[in-house]
Amino acid sequence: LPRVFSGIQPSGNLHLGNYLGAIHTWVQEQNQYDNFFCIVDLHAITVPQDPAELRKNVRDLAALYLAAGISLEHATIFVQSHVPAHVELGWILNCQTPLGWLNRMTQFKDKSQKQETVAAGLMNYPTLMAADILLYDTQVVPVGDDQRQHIELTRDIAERFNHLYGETFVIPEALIRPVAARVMGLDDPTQKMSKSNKAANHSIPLLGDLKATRKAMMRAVTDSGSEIKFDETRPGVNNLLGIYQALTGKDKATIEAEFEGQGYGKLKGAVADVVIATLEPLQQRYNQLTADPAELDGILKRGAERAAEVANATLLRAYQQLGLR
Ligand code: AQP
Repeated sequence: LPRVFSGIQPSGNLHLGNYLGAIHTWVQEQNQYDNFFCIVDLHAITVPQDPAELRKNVRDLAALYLAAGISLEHATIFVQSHVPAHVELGWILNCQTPLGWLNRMTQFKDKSQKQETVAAGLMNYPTLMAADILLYDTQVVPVGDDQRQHIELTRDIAERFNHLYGETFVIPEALIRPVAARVMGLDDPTQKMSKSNKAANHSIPLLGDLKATRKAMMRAVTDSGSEIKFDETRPGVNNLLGIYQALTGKDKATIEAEFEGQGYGKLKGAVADVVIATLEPLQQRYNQLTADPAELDGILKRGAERAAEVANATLLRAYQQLGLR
């Protein structure tokens, strides 16, 4: 089976964007691949984290992966820092990546503006991400649209290394779904829904109170038009329709017909219904799973063992190509 790798930072406050851009796609496609789903804690520490909270967030994210429907039959779930090969290959790739390539990364530009002190690790974030992906001979990387540039960079780094030192890495491809790959903020549909944006009514938290979720949906910013059509020039309505399409699996024509002649209130109510129908069972399963931390720790331990087997083989190959080991 082709190999999939993807990950999410255990930085708390996961939202509907993380779900639709990443987790939902992982679950839907999981039986077609041999999957590695990582909790990228070493990426999370590129910005300040509270240690006790980070420790909790790591385990909680494992529970969330499982609650969302990731099956251990198809996937290895593990924590990045439990497999030291990530750091080792990350360093190697740091030494192989022209600084100019990192300077072009738009995520660094965005994220560094929000920090009082910008850590060197924030700039090197994409080389660690390249290591994550390349260690598993990954063919497919399912991510949200905001990660497109990092996957391109990963391909460039791998191609450059293969060219300089001989065939070492598999060149991966991004898998970015055509709908809801960039879920926008409910308060401002021109901004990506984001964990770090704490404005009221911005985000739909996956683990939030569902009454508050419905309220936030009903207050979502739209525009002065009235037609309910997929149209990128009307980002508010387009965002709501995208969420609806991703969660119902209906096609665009069917959805437009369903809402023909209806008002925005009707659309928002319908989107709130499908969002809540998704989150309610997810939250129930999550609460059951977090009640048994020993079980989660066992899953993560076994996951790290399997991941290390694959990762260490690739790491050794890279070391040897460079004349080390
Ligand atoms: N708004 C989004 N729409 C679709 N996909 C999204 N992803 C993030 N935001 C959206 C996808 O979620 C996965 C995990 O991302 P991450 O853990 O790296 O988180 P992030 O990108 O740092 O998340 P945020 O919310 O964007 O955080 P901040 O506030 O730090 O900028 C990835 O596949 C990503 O594409």
